[in-house]
Amino acid sequence: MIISITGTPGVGKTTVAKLLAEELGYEYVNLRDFAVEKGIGVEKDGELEVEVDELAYYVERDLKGKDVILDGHLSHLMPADIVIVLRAHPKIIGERLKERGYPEEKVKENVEAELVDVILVEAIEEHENVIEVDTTGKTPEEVVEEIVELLKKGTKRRVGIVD
Ligand code: DAT
Repeated sequence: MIISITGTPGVGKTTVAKLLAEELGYEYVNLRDFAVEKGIGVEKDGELEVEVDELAYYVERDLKGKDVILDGHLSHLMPADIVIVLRAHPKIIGERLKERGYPEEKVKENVEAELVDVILVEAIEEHENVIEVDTTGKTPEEVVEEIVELLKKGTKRRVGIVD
């Protein structure tokens, strides 16, 4: 089973994904490293620009059928069985990205993306099995515990937009 851990940069994906993989005995795969390993994508201003469909092709080919935790902010666009969208208060995202040395424009862009649920919306457009987990005020261990509990419940919780 492929479980994607997605969310705005700085939300805690890598931290949570590694812990969750350990807890479940799954293989941890960082999507960026995976793309580099497969020789796809182009380096641009220190970022790796990849063709989403090409990346999805390799995920399907090489990871389908394995028990994998897929870490990356594009992981909800991959052929996953379950997508976990991590959330945090936009202020926290801003602080973490500033600390990470992101330029102001990039910090602002990501804070706004978190504010207007960009990744959640994309995830529910792509997948039926989406779990949204708010990490605000929780330790990574508490977040993992919450995810494990939700997975045990066999969550088939569909998230919809009410307007
Ligand atoms: P991402 O992979 O989404 O970019 P990360 O796992 O690298 O995020 O985490 C960014 C920073 O935030 C890192 O210094 C660890 C910290 N962090 C992550 N999850 C946290 C949590 N639940 N509570 C406090 N700090 C957290």
